[in-house]
Parts: sequence; C-alpha cells; structure tokens
Amino acid sequence: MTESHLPKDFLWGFATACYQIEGSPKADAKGDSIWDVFSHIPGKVWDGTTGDVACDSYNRTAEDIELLKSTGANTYRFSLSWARIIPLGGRNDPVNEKGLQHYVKFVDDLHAAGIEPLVTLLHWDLPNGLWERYGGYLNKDEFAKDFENYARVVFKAFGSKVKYWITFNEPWCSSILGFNVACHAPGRTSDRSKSDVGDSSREPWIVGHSLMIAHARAVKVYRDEFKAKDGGIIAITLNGDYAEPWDADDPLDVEAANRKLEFTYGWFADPIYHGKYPDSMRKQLGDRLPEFTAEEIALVKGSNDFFGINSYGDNYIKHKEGAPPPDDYYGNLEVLDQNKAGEWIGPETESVWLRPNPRGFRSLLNWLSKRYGGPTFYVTENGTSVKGENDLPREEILNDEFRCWFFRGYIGALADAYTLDGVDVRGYTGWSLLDNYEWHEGYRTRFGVTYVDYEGGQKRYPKKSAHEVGRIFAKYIKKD
Ligand code: GBH
Repeated sequence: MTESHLPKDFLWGFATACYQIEGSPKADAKGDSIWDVFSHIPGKVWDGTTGDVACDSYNRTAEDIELLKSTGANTYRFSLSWARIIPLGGRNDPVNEKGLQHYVKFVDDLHAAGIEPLVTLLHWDLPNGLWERYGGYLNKDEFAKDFENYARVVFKAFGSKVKYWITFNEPWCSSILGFNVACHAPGRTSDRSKSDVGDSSREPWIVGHSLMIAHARAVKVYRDEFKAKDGGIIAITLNGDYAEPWDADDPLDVEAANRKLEFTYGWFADPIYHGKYPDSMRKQLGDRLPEFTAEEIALVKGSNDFFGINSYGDNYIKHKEGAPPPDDYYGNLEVLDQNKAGEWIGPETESVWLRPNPRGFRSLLNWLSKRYGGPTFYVTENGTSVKGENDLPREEILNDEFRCWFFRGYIGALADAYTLDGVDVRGYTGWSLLDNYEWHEGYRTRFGVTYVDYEGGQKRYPKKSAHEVGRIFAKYIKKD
C-alpha cells in the first residue's frame, strides 16, 4: 500500500483578501472600491457591518506575520487593494506611492520571515472610480486596458520579490454574485425588488468575458516584460465545489452534475485550456454569451502558468425539466444537500452553501486534471465555517475540532489525489489566516484559524486549527 504524501518543496499556508482584513479605507490616500460603497448601503450586508475596521490588518502587518510564523506556514496568499495603489484606478490616473510601498514593505517583511508571498491582483474590490467612469467590467476594452496598466505598475514595483501571481480571484463570483444574485458589489440584477438596474440574463456573461480578456492581457504583460528577469508564474483562480448526481442511475442527473462543473469552472478554464466556451453554455445561453474574436482567443488560450482553485464543499445535482429561465446561471439544475436516498453530502456549517465532503474534493481535483490535461494546481482557498461558532464561549471557539477534522480530511484528499491519482498539486493556502469580513454575511460567519475579537480591539487568538494544519502537512510532505 502506498502511503499518501506531498512533494518535498510543497508550499502551504493561509490566505486572506484585502477588503476582508485591512480596514483603514482612507489611509494613505486610498480611493474607494466598489465594496467600500456597497457595504455602506443599508440592507446589503446581513448585520449592517462594513470593512472599515475589519481585522485592522493594514496597521498590524507585523502581528499578522508573527501569527503566520507561529503556524509554521511557508506561504501567505493575500490580495492587493488596487484603489490603494491607483486610487481612481485608471491608466491615466496617478499612482499612489504610499499605497504601493505599503505592500512592497509587506512583501519584504514576509521574505525576512521566510514566507513566500502569493499575490492576488484583484479580489473583488474594483476601484469605484472605474465603476463610475465607465461601468467597470461591463466595459471590456476600457477595463482590460486599465487592468493591464495596474498589473504592469505592480509587476514593476515587486520585480523578482513575488514568484506567484494571481490575476483575479473567482471571476464567477464577480460576475454571478455581482450582476445576477446581487449579494455582492455592485449588486445589479433583473430582480427589481433588489435593484433598479441590471440584466441578469446578459450582464454576468459580459462581465465574465471582460475578466477573461483582462486576465489574458495582464498575463501577456508579465510574460513579455517581466517573466524572463523576474522568474515568476501567473494564473487566474477559479472557484467551484464538486457536483455529484442526485440519482447516480439517472443519466440526466449525471449529465447535469457535469454541466454544473462546466458552468462554474469550464466557463473560464475551457477558453484557457481548450480555446472556447463549453458547448453546454453556448447551447443554453446562445448569443447572450459573448463570442471571442480571433485575436481575443489567441490571447486567452494558454494564459495560465498553473491552475488556481478555490473549493469548499460538495453538492448533489438534480436536472431540471423544461427550458431554463433567462437568469439561470448553473445550467438548468437544482443544487441540493441530500441525494435521492436522503443521504446528506456532508455536515452542516455556519454557511448555508457549505457542506464539507473530502471525497468530493479528491473527485474535483481528478475531474479538473483530466479535463484540462494534467495542469499544475495550486489550491488557493479551502476551509470551513463552524455551525454556531460565533455564539460559543471563547474557550470553545479556540478548540475548533470541527475545523481540524475538515483540514485533516481535505489535506488527506489532496495527498491522495497527488499520490494515488497523479494530480500535480504543488501548493495549498487554507481559508483563512484570520476570522474576517465575510462580505454580505458580515462578521458572524468565521473562517479563520485565528479568532479575532472584534469587540476587544481586534486582538488575535489562534484556534487549535492554526497549529493542526502544520501538523497535517508535516505528516504528508516528503522530507528528502
Ligand atoms: C471564497 O469564495 C472567497 O474567495 C472568500 O473571499 C470568502 O471569504 C470565502 O470564499 C468564504 O466564503 O449561495 O449563490 O450565494 C468561495 C466561493 C461562491 C462560496 C459563492 C459561496 C455562494 C453561492 N463562494 N457561494 S450563493
């Protein structure tokens, strides 16, 4: 029997995103992002909170690095605030040296602590200036040019200090949650009870298309102007949970489960690895899904040096009969927690959408590896909330056995996928280093391996899982 393991130089650590942890929305001449605006609109966030203070990480970089060191992590994934670096966002707008140098120093400090930075250029917090100027991602040409400019400014400032770049975090969320479900900024939808503006049947697909082009242009800039001297790799990070048929004996459910993966991962990964959108999407969406020009697809195809994945739970999928409504974004199917036999896909968490299932994670890695010809994967987010965690006494929160169980299962599944299935995975950053601002859910839902006491001055208290993750990796990573 083979003992599952992970390769010797495996990168592991934790992930965060700037709007979720930094606070200090006006410090050092930062501009507003669409999240600064959205979170302040009454009714958008469940508990009415904003990211104005969050974990106060903008002022506590040293503390966060100490925390990372204490977990034994060798990697940290974080995102840059575009609006700190170029407050208005655009290619003719001034660069804000203070904002930029904040991150350059942070990267230097990480290196001094022996921690490899994995940098995301945009984790949903688009400069509001670009939204106001031309509708942000709705304007493909303007947006792609401005993103390219921002990327170049950043690549130049960091040089060889950063070896791992991610263009966008989860374009699916920016498109679907921002322009259909409307729970994320800018909150547009066809549902007039939620927004006066928006077209759920068209805008999300336009936004997804813009993000692909902008991603590809930034990658081209990196490859043409920086890669040879700076030696890094660059990719986009896609999100999606595994999908299993509600009734494994019904070919329509089997097909629907596959279609769900095409509508989440395939939407972005098929153009990059296969040069076109999935047939199932074209069939359902017709001309609502933009076409790539020859020039665009030449740019997009091959624009990943690795495959970034964010994945959390698993679902059962049941096909739907009849024609899908125009705002359908999953591929005419139901996403369920129980299968036909009434079995739950996994235990409950604090997040309605998340039921963990490590076996499903291994299957997902296999599905992606097979469909995309065995690329190199970095898992850039994976983690769990805990049912009722926020209401527990602090001692119990710190003893987060459920989260430890989650990481044992998922990291074990990762090692099995690597060892037994030949999936080429080289890195993993757990979500998240800290409890933080969980977007429209506010602060109630906690994903951190560190408890943050929001009432007690943002003080950090490592949970049991903060140390457990390192113990798990120590078991799997080869020593020689
Ligand atoms: C990640 O997204 C984010 O990158 C991170 O910022 C966040 O804190 C973390 O998850 C934890 O939530 O029920 O239709 O609203 C994970 C992918 C996709 C998970 C959308 C929640 C909700 C779908 N997310 N999903 S819906």
